[in-house]
Amino acid sequence: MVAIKDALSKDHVGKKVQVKGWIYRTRSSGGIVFAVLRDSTGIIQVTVKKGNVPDAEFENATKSGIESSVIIEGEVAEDKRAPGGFEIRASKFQLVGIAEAFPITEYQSTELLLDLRHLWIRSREQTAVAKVKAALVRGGREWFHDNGYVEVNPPIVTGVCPEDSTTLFQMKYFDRIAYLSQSAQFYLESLIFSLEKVYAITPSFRAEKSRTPRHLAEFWHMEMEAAWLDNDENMKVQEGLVSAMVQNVVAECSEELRLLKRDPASLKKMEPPFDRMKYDEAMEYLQKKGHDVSWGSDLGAVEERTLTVDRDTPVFIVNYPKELKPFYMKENPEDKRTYKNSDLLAPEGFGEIIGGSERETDNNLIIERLREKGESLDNYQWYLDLRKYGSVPHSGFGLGIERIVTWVCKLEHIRDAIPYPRTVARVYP
Ligand code: NSS
Repeated sequence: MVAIKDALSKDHVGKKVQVKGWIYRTRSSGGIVFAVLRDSTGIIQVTVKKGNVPDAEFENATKSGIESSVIIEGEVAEDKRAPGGFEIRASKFQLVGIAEAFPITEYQSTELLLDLRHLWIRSREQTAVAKVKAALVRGGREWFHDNGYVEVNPPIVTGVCPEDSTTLFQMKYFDRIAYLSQSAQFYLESLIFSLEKVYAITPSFRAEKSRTPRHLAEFWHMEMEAAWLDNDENMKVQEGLVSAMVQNVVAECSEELRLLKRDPASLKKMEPPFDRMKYDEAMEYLQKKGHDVSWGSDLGAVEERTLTVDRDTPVFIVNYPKELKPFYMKENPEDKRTYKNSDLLAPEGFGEIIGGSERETDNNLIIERLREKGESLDNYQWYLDLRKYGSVPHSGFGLGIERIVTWVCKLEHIRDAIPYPRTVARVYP
C-alpha cells in the first residue's frame, strides 16, 4: 500500500500500486469511471475502465458515490489533466464501505456545516488546518524541550479563578462547587519552585457569552511559567517560541499552506525580535487613526485590528492599566498605574494570541486585590503560601492555540481552528 502523496510521482509511473481511501469526486462516461480518491495525504485520480476490472467491480465503481471507502490497485501513469499530474489506471476496485448520498454538497450554510461537523471535518481545508495545528504544537513542544522546560499536567477541575469571574464554568463536584480551569497559571506557578521552567498544554474553558470570531468556550492553552524571569525576558521567551512554532509549519506544511492560500514567505518573516509598543503609545496611535479611546480604554478586536493590520510581524503591547488586567500581575515601579505585562498581537489584523506578565510577589497586594474582586480568600491560601516559602521573581504567559492557528491559516473564524468548536450556541456534535 502507498500513500497517495507518494503515488503522485514519476518514480511510480508504470508501477503497480495499492491505495486505500475515500471517494472525493466521481463521474462516469460510457465505459469509464473517473474517481478522485482521497486519503490523509492527498488526492489522486483513478480511472476504472470496463474490461480492465472484473464486471462486478466495474458495477461497484459506477455506483460508489462520494465518501465510499475503497481499495484500488493499478498502474500509475502520467496525465496532465489529472489533479497532481498523475493517475492510477485501476486493475482492481474493491468497495469496502458504500456511502449513502453525502449530505454535504458544494454550497452549504455555515449552520449546516456545523450541524454536520463530524462529516465536514473530512474536508481538505479542515484536514490542512489540523495538520498545521499539529505542526505548531510540535514546534512549540520542541522549543520548550530545547530550552530546558518541563511539561507538566495541571488540573482541569479547580477552585480558583485566574481570569474574569463572569466567564467561569461552574460544575457540581460531588457535594460542592468547582470550576473548569480558565488557565493553569496558578498551578504552574506552584511548580516553578522545584522545576523552575515549566509548561503545559491543556484545555481552558471560558463561558464567553458574546459571539465573536475569536472566542471559544473551550480552547487549547499553551502556558509557561519560569522562575527568575522578569517581564522583558518573558517577552523574549514568547518571541522565541512563536517563531519556532511558525517556522516548523513553514518547514513541514508547505502543501497545507498552499491549500489554505497562505504564502509561506509571509510566515518566514516571523523572526525575533518583535516590536514592542507601550500601551500609552498604542492609545496615541489609535486616537490618530480616529478611534474614540482614552487612557484606560480596553483593546478589543477592533482596536487590535487597527494596531496590527499594516504590520507583517507580531507586536507586543506592554504595560496595560491595572484596571484592565487580573489581580496577579506585578505592579510596574516606573508607572504604578500599570502592570509589568504584555499582550502579543498577531499581524495582519488578527490581534491577541498571548497574554503574559511578571507575577506579583507581595501577598498584601494580592490579598487586597482579591478582596476588591470579591473572591473568598479560602480558595487562595495555597496560592498565597507560594509567596511565603522562598518567593522568587517569576513570569509566564498563555498562548491560545486556536488563536495562533487562526492567524497562521488566515481563517475568518476561530471555530475552524478546532474540530468541534464549543460556543454559546453549540455542544452538538
Ligand atoms: O486570559 S489570557 O489573556 N491570560 C491568561 O489566561 C493567563 N492566566 C495565562 C498565563 O499567564 N498563564 O488568555 C491567554 C490567551 C489569550 O491571549 C488568547 O490567545 C487565549 O488565551 N484565549 C482564548 N482563545 C480562544 N477563546 C477564548 N475564549 C480565549 N480566551 C483566551
